[in-house]
Amino acid sequence: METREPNSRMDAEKKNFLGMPIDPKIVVLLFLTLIAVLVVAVGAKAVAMLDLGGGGHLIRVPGNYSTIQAAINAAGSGDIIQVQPGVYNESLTINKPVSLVADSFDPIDPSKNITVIDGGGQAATITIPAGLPQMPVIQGFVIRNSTDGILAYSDFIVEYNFFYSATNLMSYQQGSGGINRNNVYFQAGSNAIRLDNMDRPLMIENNRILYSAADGIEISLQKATTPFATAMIDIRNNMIVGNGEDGIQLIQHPGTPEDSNRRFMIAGNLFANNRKAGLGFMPNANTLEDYSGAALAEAVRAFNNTFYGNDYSISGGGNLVTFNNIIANSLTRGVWKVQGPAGSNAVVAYTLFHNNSVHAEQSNLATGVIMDVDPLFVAAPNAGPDGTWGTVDDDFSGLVLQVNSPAVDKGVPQFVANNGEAVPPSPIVFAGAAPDLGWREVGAPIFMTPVATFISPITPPATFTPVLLTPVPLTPSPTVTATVASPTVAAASATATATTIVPSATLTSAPLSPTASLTATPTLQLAIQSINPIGAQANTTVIITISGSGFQNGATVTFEGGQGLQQEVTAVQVVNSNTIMVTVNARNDGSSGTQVWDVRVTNPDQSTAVLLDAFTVTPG
Ligand SMILES: [Ca+2]
Ligand SMILES: [Ca+2]
Ligand SMILES: [Ca+2]
Repeated sequence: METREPNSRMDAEKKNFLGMPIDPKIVVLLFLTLIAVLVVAVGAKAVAMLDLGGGGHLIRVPGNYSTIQAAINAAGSGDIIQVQPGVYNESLTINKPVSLVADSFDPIDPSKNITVIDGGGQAATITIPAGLPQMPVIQGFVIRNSTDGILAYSDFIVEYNFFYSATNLMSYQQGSGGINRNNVYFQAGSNAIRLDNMDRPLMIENNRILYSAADGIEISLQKATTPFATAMIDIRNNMIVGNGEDGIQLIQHPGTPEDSNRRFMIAGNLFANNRKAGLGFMPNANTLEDYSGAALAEAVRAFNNTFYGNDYSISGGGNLVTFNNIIANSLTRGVWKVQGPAGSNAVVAYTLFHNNSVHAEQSNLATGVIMDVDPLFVAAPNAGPDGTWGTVDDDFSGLVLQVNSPAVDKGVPQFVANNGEAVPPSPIVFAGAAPDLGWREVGAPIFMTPVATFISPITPPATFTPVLLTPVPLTPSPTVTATVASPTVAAASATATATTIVPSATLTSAPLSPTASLTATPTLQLAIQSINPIGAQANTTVIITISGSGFQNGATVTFEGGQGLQQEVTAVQVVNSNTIMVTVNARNDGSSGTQVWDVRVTNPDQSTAVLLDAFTVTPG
């Protein structure tokens, strides 16, 4: 990208300020001097960045900086970098918690986004290095042309992007996690989303994951670096379609402990037309599906999913609890080796089987299984408006239930596993008499409205004063229509940014659709089970993961019961009802020695829970 000329215009009228004629040579000299001043100023920050208050800035590319990386380099924590439409040939490193937002994007169909970051075949289009204290945000781009579209070693939020042309479109490495939602992943050279040695909570929701050469989501469960705190991975409300291997593949690695301390909730997803397994379990670090049907020890809870047209729907799972699912049109087998050792949790319950070559083999079938009944989908998949299969507009949205479907109200809000565990921890919220089987309650929208689950980004209100660039903030609507803001008018840039900075209070009042509330946790059962890490040295910044249940968007976290300097909470991120990430500047002036603090979570409805003596701060 070339540096844009400043917007100033020279008035070359040959009169001085008294209106008298002047020497043309002086005019030229003045002109050159002014140009020189402007050039110097552009080299710094000629066009003033918009002050967002509280120290945050809005930085425009190319208005303030000609490249995105230059803007990142100049930004401070909490700044918003707003990028105009165009193709940016850059390989970025986002090494600070900034919001990188496209000036305009299509929240309903990100494949229509018009702001492109092209990695030029480098190792990664975007790299997020280890150790970031808060989560950067990446919103509204096309991200392409690299080995890894995004290669991450820290937590971050990625939403409303279109990914294509990379070996792995998204690669989470140890140290990374966060939120991945409302993206479209298309035609990965290998896997769309790769989870490699994860040790952080991650939510993957509302994505369309299409036509990868290998897996939609490939998850390697390395043992050597088993996370100290249980890593919760939630995969929900995604369309996982047409991948060359598995929809989701979990891969055991040799070694001990057998259970790598990662937990998976796979709910509300559509697995369709994957060439091998919808959900496949592999042994011995084998990443190529061969229907080993491995009995993995990690707890995987898979409910309210629809499997349609996969070779196998489910292959393996030694600690796999499945219920409220529909398993249809499997080419070879519906479920295979969902059994585990004697007495294991592995089970298939409350599931409708239809039109599979073989419904179930070597699997623990339990109550609520319905065989050979047509679920009455609304419509078969079709090739979409372009009439061609294998493209991003292929339409699988008809794989939802007609009102008279025999799968309506045949599920359960909670299922108790062999070990006594209630799945999910808080009952499923449903419409009608009971939850339906499959990925959507009858009549529910395919996806939530784009902003219905919005979680306010990286920085707390104290340092991130919202500036509403539009007169009226976006409000969630159950019938959002696709809109792309004008790419040229500066004022239109408010569309993207307003999405970022709408106060969360506006959103938490939004009515939840049945879909949105599928796994939502109401006020019940607020509890803190654990935090990680359990201590820090004073004058360090630490991100604490709070695990528990019943956490609501907008929850606050406080530290109580210690003496001396208060702990400074700089950001609270409610990842989901079971996970909160809180960023804390640890404080202890040493006057009272090591201090032990209670950690309290308070929901917006004033329900509250405390974990006593949870966090220790040693003097710096
Ligand atoms: Ca694989
Ligand atoms: Ca098509
Ligand atoms: Ca129902």
